[in-house]
Amino acid sequence: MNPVETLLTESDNLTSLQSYLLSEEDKHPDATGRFTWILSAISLSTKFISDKVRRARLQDVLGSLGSQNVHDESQQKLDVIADEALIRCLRSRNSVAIVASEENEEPIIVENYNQGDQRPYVVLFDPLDGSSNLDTCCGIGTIFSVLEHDRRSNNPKESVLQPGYRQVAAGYVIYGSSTVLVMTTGSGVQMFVLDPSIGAYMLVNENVQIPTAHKSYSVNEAYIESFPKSYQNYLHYAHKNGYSSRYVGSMVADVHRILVKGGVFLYPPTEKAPEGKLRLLYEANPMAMIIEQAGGKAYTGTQRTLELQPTEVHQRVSVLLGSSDEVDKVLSFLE
Ligand code: P6P
Repeated sequence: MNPVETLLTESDNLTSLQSYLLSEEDKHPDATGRFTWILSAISLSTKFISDKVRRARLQDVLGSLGSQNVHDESQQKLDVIADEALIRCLRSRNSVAIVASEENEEPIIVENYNQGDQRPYVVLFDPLDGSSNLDTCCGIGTIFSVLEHDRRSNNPKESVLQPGYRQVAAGYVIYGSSTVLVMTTGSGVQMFVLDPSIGAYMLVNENVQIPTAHKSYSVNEAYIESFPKSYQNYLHYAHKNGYSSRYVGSMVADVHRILVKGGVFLYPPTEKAPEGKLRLLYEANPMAMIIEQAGGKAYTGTQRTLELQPTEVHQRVSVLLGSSDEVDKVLSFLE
């Protein structure tokens, strides 16, 4: 009998996030499926968020709530909607002990400590990073980080204060011209695109590699006068050596461009933010894991980001990440 001629073409991609996660789970005989459940909760909630973002002008979800978040920043309606969607989806999983979010001052304890509940994971996220750009249709995103729950402390909230190298998964979803989920579980970086016609994230790259070099930097040069002199010297070098400059002002959009095309992203210390502006636990660390797993480098300036021991949930840090050669070039000015 002749083999059935397939009518499917190569471009008919049939590997979804769900089938990818299940196939990865099969590779670990001792896997319980609880880790997979967390990533599927992130998948479900970010699909919901993507739908809200894409219909923002058609539904009354644009604009600010008139309230401030824990950082005294104006809270956008969609910030709160995204935060609640992620918390609701993650709380429904029996593997999440603690949730920490940019929108909540204190970490949320999900585990029932009185019943001796042994939930193994902590999930941290920025539910809608760059949301101030919503009105202008720039790329914004959700950034997430997953840790194993550390029970050594009597205070469960201290479990979120683990250095970035202890992350078991990290990633982001960018709500841009398409909705793209980029993640790592420590074995390379995978990229998925949301296919709205079937409502599934479809695998488009199983091993994302950041270009080792690309003469492009991403920084808010409006603050150049308040950067440390060493950063100013690097920028003067870049101006004279054929570098291009690209800056959206939305970390997920800027880092995603760097991951795909190469280059270097910087948020140096400034007079206004002497420690840096971006948050260590749910912005710098997850992005650092992604960039390193894709072959790049990520520093707080002088220290590898993933080695920094956190002291506070909403701790800020300066960020330098991207192509290894470009990060090395910046470091050569900082030393
Ligand atoms: P600036 C967005 O508000 C954000 O937190 C990041 O997404 C972005 O990289 C940064 O702030 C932009 O900050 O000071 O350049 O507007």
